[in-house]
Amino acid sequence: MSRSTTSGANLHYINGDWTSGTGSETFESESPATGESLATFQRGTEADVDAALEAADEAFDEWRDLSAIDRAEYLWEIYHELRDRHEELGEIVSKECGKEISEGKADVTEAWHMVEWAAGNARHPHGDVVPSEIPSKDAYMRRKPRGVIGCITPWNFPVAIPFWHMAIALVEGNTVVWKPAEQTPWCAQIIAEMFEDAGIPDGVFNMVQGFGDAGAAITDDERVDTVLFTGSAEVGHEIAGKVGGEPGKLAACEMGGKNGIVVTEEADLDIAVHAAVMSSFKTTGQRCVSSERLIIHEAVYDEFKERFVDVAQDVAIGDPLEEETFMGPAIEADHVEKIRRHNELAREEGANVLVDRFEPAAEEIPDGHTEGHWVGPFVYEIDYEPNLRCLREECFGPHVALLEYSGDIEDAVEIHNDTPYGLAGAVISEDYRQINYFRDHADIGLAYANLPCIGAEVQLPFGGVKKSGNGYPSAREAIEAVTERTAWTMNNSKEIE
Ligand code: TXE
Repeated sequence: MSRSTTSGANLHYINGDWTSGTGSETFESESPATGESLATFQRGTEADVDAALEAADEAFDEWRDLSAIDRAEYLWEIYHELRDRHEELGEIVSKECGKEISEGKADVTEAWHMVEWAAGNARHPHGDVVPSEIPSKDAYMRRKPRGVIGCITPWNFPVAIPFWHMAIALVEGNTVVWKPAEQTPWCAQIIAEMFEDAGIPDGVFNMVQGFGDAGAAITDDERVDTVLFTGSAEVGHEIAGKVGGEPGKLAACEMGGKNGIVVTEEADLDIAVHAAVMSSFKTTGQRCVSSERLIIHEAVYDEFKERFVDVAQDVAIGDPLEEETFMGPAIEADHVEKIRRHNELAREEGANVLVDRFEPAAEEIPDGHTEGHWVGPFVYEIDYEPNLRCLREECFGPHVALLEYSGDIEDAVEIHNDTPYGLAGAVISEDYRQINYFRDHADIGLAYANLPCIGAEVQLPFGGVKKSGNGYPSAREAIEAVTERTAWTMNNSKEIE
């Protein structure tokens, strides 16, 4: 079966077939580093989503009746494909999303970790045996699949996040309709190829390329039992309201943050500087867990500032395919504008700018890459006040504020918690009391100590509180969003109670 049209546009994967669907429009995957077109894709329509949902709905009964161990066999095939195609897919991530190459490959590694966890889960204890008030009764909690799961994913982890959503959904016996991000359709194409090559039964996995309208066609459809979404707060809140408000439906959404790192007077500053640099600038600040606020005790403020600023002046911007590059480009031109607006907002609100590499110097831009979406670190200090927008709104770029605090860890955590978001944060300290206070009082879903606030292992839940999320559309806790619980009670005696 051909995976592209004769004119070269890549197709959707619906009900076990590659199809151009009903739409006549196509769109391009563009390299953020060069601006050139990498490949062309069919743009999905409502009718294409409808066909994918119908296929998923029909495939559900047979798929759910397989044992979880048999379902996991398909995932193990994909696990091996991810490993076999690691280099190739890692490079595609790097080309299409602009991450430097080691991060591109790490995105693929994280995907196979997720698949390994989900497929391995098929052989783990599942549900709970619960004591009954009556000795002759057995009582237990069983899980069963919810049905059709709609997965809507962003561009910043174009391989790992789709597997966070889909791997556990499939092993648990659900079928899937996936709408990948419009910025990274090439990665999605390869993932769909892997499902086909693994021989997944028709209709169990479906992928419709396209934009937000295709995503909305998934969330609006009554056949969808759960929506798993990772992306912007605006869209996530809309989906959570719309889908979560309907009886019998679930939406688990993860939506970024305004993350902070607290550096106390007891911090090891080598660790602190490393953690802040990695968290603020890796992936060009375009991680949901990237930190945009560094909250530093006055006793170590000057030394930390000097060391952090030195590194921020120095980090290598460059071609994402080159090993020595630290930061690649931003994803697209609109995003560069968004970062510019945030930098300007900080100035308007009184920032003292310490590093401004927003427009990298001409010699920093690799040869032949002038059309790329280049940005660099923007570092500022500002007196903390509760209502500053630059400290509350997510930029999603290499934009970071230094805030000086005095007093104890309680004061730092109060500043740390003063944002509408609650995804991730870190404390850097050698004092276990300060660390434990942060763990227990920081309003976040992912807390780190003496580590960069940068990612998470798949066997942990991943998600936030407040404006950052309403559930855990990934990793361990996604099981809650893709299964129903049945309280099962069975009478083992002839007596009727
Ligand atoms: O997200 P969108 P974008 C944040 C970050 C970034 C901003 C915008 O601040 O600057 O979001 O990024 C689909 N119904 N994060 O524009 O629009 C869309 O097609 C259903 C944080 O990429 O939310 C894509 O597949 N679906 C984040 C997915 O939603 C819709 C990672 C995400 O797109 C839709 C990325 C609709 N109405 C960005 N509109 C993180 N948590 O890591 C769009 N989509």
